[in-house]
Amino acid sequence: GTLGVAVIGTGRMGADHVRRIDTVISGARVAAVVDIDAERAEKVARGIEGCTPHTDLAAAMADPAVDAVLIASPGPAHEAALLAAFERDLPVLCEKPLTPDAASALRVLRAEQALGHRRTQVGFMRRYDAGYLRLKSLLDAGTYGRTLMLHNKHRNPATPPGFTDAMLVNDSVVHEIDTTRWLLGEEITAVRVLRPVPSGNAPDGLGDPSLFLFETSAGQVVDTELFQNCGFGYQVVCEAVCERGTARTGDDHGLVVNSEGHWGGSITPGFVERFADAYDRQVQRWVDATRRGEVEGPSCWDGYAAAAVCEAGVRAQLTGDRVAVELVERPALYS
Ligand code: ISE
Repeated sequence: GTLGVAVIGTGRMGADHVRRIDTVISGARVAAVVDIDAERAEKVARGIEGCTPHTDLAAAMADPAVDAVLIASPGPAHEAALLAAFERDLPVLCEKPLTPDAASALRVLRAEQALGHRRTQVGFMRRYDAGYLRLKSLLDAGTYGRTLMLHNKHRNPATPPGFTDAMLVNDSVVHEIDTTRWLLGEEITAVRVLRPVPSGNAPDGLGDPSLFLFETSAGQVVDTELFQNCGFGYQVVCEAVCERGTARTGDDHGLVVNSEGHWGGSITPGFVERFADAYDRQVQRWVDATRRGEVEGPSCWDGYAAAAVCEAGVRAQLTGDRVAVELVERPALYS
């Protein structure tokens, strides 16, 4: 039957997922929404038939109309929501990051492991983006030889209020951490961060832009320019450097106009628009797999590994040192 989903958190991403499940995704409906802000939950629920607003997570999960959970609350609230879902053995799609540090991510992984089966898909949606998927098949095919380096650019027009240096890592660079691990099929073993003079457009105290360097278990090197207050739009670019060629995804391919001595096109305003297809595909794949009783996509292992790299990244940000990443042994459940 139709999958009844409880969406936890009705902020920017949560509200967008509610709209998506309601109008784009087949085989699922929004059965409940949860937000600590009762008014916000009610407002979101109002437009959707059979959707109950809640302020309490456990009450929503106990609702017999709820078959699965989509977690879109802020990162620090994920652990409690995941553990509550595991207690009821409910399937979960958890927005990134799984959790903001390695210890809590490992607690989540161990709790899922204790269930004896995977329940979680982590919302690393770039794995569902058409451009990244093409790049991944190209690199996997080895047409241009081995991949030696990745150059990433990750630019947002502006940070939301309250954004911290640690969030630059946990909420933003976490995407490059995951795409690096996924595209190269290797773990990240060390992180360094270079911090140029902050932009005058960055909020006071935020070290923006910054440059991240990753080393992988196969000896590849990956750089990421993170610029979260670039002002002009949203850009995510990944260029792979292989032995006999390079491949790049993420240049905007909208309309290019020539006029009055200028040529150019438009830039996507934000990640909701840039990754709309990827979000749609991610949620549809989650719903389809869940209805078959299966789990696919980025796992708690991927969420944990990313959290461990983030933690090293936050330390590298503070110290300026090269920080090595330590992972526990990979459990068979995630092999
Ligand atoms: C945001 O939370 C995201 O996940 C976006 O994809 C990312 O580009 C942005 O920097 C984050 O704040």
